[in-house]
Amino acid sequence: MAAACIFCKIIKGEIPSMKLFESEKVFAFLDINPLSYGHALVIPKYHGAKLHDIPDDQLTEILPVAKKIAQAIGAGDYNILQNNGRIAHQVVDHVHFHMIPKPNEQEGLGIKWPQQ
Ligand code: IU
Repeated sequence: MAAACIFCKIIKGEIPSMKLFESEKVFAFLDINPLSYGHALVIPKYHGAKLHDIPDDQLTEILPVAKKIAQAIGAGDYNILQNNGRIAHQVVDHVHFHMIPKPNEQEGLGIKWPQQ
């Protein structure tokens, strides 16, 4: 944990979030500025800025959790995205994986949550 890290504060509950999942190693919550309805972030609890800062054993649950969230909300098409460094558009220096549902023309957002 890093005292000044905003995602560490979210994990500790010092900053509120729309939590979707939590286990010993992983925390998942809704992105505060979603690119689409249901945009979620799945993060290791272990603090590290870039992917290579995180031990392998802290990463094993990430994709299974992202997959479960996508399935649970009924996202048919979606992107999994993880940025490393400013040039790669990383803004928050705590590793995070985006799960971004993609709308489709037939089913709108294609997810089951109520509209805002
Ligand atoms: P990036 O991969 O570092 O560019 O993405 C950071 C994401 O974190 C971005 O989508 C923000 O909307 C999101 N976020 C958040 O959900 N809650 C916060 O308190 C902050 C950023 I700061």
